Amino acid sequence: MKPVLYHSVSARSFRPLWAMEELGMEYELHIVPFPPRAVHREYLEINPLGTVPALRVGNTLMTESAAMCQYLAEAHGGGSTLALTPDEPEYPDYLNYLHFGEATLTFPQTLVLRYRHFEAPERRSPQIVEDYARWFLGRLKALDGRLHSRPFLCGQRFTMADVSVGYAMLLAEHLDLLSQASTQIQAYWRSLQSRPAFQQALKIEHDAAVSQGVSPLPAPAHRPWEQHTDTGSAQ
Ligand SMILES: N[C@@H](CCC(=O)N[C@@H](CS)C(=O)NCC(=O)O)C(=O)O
Repeated sequence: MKPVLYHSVSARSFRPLWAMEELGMEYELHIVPFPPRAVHREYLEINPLGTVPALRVGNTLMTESAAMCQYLAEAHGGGSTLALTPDEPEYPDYLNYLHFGEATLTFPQTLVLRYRHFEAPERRSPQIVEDYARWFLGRLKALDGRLHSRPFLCGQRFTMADVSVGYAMLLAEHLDLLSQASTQIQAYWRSLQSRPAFQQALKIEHDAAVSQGVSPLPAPAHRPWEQHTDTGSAQ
């Protein structure tokens, strides 16, 4: 049975979308207007958390993007090299960077996004934006040493850890945070973007959004706070 992915344009659900393109696998894609809990309430029947991504696999619903990447590589990888295995020396690094991409690099950016764009104008906070932009840039430095002597984060090859961290780069670019990153990190990000599966995932995202009647622009560009200030803010 094909996995079913619920995705919003430029949201963390880009991770499993990109991952499935890297794996060349079949899946069903539903584009959900953002934030679904405010502008597409029927989505709560699929995922009561109201968050994207949601990935239906058989009778199970996954709601964590990094876990989805790990699951997809292991269960649908068919011998692909996108996951490290426990017998490889850098397996602990692999798991660490897989989760680092979400827990350490994406979390502070969601506060920048929220308090710069998604909150109603009177609740926006330049102080929070500045603090968490600095937090993100500080944590990003951890990658400098890592990428000094290698093109990818682990195992001398592209893996799901790069998908996880790569999404954090994509979000940082939308938030204009990457211009302050080192040249090494910027070169790493350019190499991730040049991957055919990354480009294909962007195209599929755009085409599916248009054909499903959803704006293909990232949420801040179509100003969602004007539609749902009564329902709390997304991140
Ligand atoms: N840790 C989760 C976070 C999921 C999440 O919060 N997604 C955001 C979009 S990137 C969302 O759906 N926000 C909508 C809301 O908070 O209502 C993951 O990695 O998938």
